[in-house]
Amino acid sequence: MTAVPPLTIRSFRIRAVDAPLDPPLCNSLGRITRAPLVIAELQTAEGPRGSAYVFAYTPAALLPLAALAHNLAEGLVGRPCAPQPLWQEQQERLRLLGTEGLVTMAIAVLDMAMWDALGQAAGVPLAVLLGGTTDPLPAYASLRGWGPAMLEAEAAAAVAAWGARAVKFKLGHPRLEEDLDTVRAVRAAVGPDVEIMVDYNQALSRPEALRRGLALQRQDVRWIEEPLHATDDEGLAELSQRLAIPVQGGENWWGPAGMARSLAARAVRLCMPDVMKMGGITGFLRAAAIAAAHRIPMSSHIFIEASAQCLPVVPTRHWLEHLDLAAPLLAETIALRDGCALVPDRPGLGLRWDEAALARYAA
Ligand code: SMN
Ligand code: MG
Repeated sequence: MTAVPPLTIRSFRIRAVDAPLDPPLCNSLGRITRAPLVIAELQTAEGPRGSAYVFAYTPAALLPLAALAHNLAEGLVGRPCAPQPLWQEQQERLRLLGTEGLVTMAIAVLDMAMWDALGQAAGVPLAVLLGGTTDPLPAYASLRGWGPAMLEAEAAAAVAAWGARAVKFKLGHPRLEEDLDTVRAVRAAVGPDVEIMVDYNQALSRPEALRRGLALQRQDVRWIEEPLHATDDEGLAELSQRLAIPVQGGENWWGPAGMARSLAARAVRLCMPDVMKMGGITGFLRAAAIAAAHRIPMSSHIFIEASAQCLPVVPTRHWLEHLDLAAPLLAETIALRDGCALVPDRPGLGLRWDEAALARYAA
C-alpha cells in the first residue's frame, strides 16, 4: 500500500511557452508550426511538487489561457491538494460563466499538476497510484505530414524506428481520388500488417463524408476520424449507421458531460477523449467510466505523458496516440519500442522539464 501524506497547496507558478513544432503538423487547413503551451507548477506546503502542461492550439489563446489558469490557481492556495473534490467545486463555481473552452483547459492544467504532486509524494507513477500497472501500451504513430510523398516516408520511418504497428494521418484533399492515392501510398510503404487510420479534422459535409467513407472502407482503413463537425452528433450518428468503417471522435468533446451527450446520440463507434478537454486526469477517469458503460473502445488524444498514465486504468483501453507536442521542452520523452509506448517509471506524470528550453521558448 502506498502511503500518500496529506498535501496542501502552497502556490502555483504558471508559465507560457511557445515551442516549435518540428516538423510542423499539417492538415487540410494548413500547417501548425508552433505549440503554445501553458505549464503549471505546483508547490505543496509539505514539499512535493507537481507540474503539467496544456496546449492552447493558437498563440492568440496562450496568454489568456495562462492568465485564467493563474487566476483560478489563486483560489486554490491553502486548500488540500485533492483534485477530485476541487474539480467538482470548480464546475459548480464556474457554472454561470460556463466551463467549455479555456475554462476547462485551465482547470485541466491545475488538475493534472495536483495529480502529479500526489504521485510525487507517493513516489510512484500516477498509473500505479490509480491502481494500474506500467506495462507497455500499444501506440500508433500520429503522422504530421500531408500528401503521399511526405506520409509514405514518415510512416516507413515510424515502422522502422520503433516497430509501429499502426499509423494515422490527415486526409481532406479537395478530391476524393487524392485521399485514396494517399492511403494507397502509405499502405505500399508500411505493408499489409500495419493498421491505417485516417483523420479529417471535421472537414467534410454530410454527403461528402458518406461518399469518402464508402470509398475508404474498401481500402482496409481501421477508422475514419472526425469526418464531420465535432458537434454534428446527428450527422455522425447517421454516418456511423451507414458505414462499415467505424467513425472515431472525441478530441473536441468538452468534459465528461459533453462526451456522454455524444455517446448517447451514438455519434461514434470508437472514442478518443482529450485529457485537456476532459478537464484533466479527473475528467479523463470519468470519461473512461462513460466509455466502459457504452462498451466503446477508448484511445487518447495527444498529451502522451498524462494519457500514458491514465490509459492503464481505462477499462475499454484501445490505442495511445503518439504525437509528442512537448518534446522540445523535456529532458526525457516517452520511449517507444516494439509498437508500444513505455510508461515512464518515474513518479507522477513522469515529466522532466528542460529548464534551459523553457527559458528559451518563454512567451
Ligand atoms: C490533432 C489535433 C490537434 C493537435 C494535434 C493533433 C489531430 C489528432 O486531430 O487527432 O491527432
Ligand atoms: Mg484528430
